[in-house]
Amino acid sequence: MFQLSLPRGRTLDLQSPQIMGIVNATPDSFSDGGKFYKNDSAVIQALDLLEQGASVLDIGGESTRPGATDVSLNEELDRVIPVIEAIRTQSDCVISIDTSKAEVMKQAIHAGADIINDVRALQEEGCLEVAAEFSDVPICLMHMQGQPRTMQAAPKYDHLINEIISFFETRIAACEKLGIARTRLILDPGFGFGKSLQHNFELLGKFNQFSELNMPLLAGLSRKSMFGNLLNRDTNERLAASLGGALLCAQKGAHIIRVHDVREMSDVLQVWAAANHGVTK
Ligand code: 9MG
Repeated sequence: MFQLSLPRGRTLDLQSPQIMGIVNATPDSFSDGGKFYKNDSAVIQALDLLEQGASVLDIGGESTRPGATDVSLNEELDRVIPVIEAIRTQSDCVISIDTSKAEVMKQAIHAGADIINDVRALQEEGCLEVAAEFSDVPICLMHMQGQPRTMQAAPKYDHLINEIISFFETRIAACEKLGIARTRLILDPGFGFGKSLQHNFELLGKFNQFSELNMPLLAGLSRKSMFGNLLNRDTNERLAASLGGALLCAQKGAHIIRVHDVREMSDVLQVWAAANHGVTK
C-alpha cells in the first residue's frame, strides 16, 4: 500500500485508485477547445472537479497533444501561477503542476502546488535540481518517445514494456543520484506519447507488468486518440472508452487515474472499490 507524503505534513493515500482531474490553462488544449483558458474559468472548473470527486487537480499551461507547439516560459507562468494561487485561497486540495520547465515547477510550488507532473520525466535543464530542492514534493515521471511535436510520426520499439521499464530505471537512478528518494516518485508509461495504436493497446493489456517496480503508478488515457482511432470517435465521443480503459488500468494496478470526466470516473471507481474493498455504508 502506497502513501505519498506532501508539503505541509499532508499525505495522499493510494490504497484505492485516486482521481487526478485535468485543468487545462491552455488555449489550444485538444479536448476542450480552450474553453478553460481564462484563469477564472479554470479556477471554477478546478473547484467543480473537487466536488465531483477529484483528489488531485493537475494544472497545465502547455498543451502536450501530438503536434502542439512550445510555449514560452513567461506565457506558461502567466497561465498557471494565477490559477494555482486562486485555488489555494479557496482550498487545501492536492495540486499538481503539469510542466517540464524548472522555473515553472519552482514558482508553482511556491504558489501552492504539491506534486510535479512531468511528461519529460525531469530531463529538461534544471528540473532534477528543482525536484531535489523541494524534498517534500512527489514527482510523476512519464515515459515519452520523442517530443510532442513529432512523437507520433513513427514510434518504434523492439520490446515496448521492457524499454519503458528500462527508461524508468534510468530516470529513477538519475533522481536518486541527486538525492531524490524513490518513495517520492510516481511512474506513468505515457499512453499516446510516442506510441502507435498497437503500442497503446499493448500497454493497456500489459499495464500490470509495471507493478514489478513496486512504485505508485499513474495512468492517463482520458479522451486520447487511441480510442478515437480504434473506434472512429471524435474527442467528445470517447467517454465510455476512456472509462473502460481507466477501469482496466485500475484493475491492473494503477494508483492514480488522470481524467477530464471526474464525476463519471468517480462512479466507476466507487464500483471498483466496493467490489474490491467492500461496501462501508
Ligand atoms: C500532461 N499529460 C497529458 N497526458 C498525460 C498522461 O497520460 N500522463 C501524465 N502524467 N501527464 C499527462
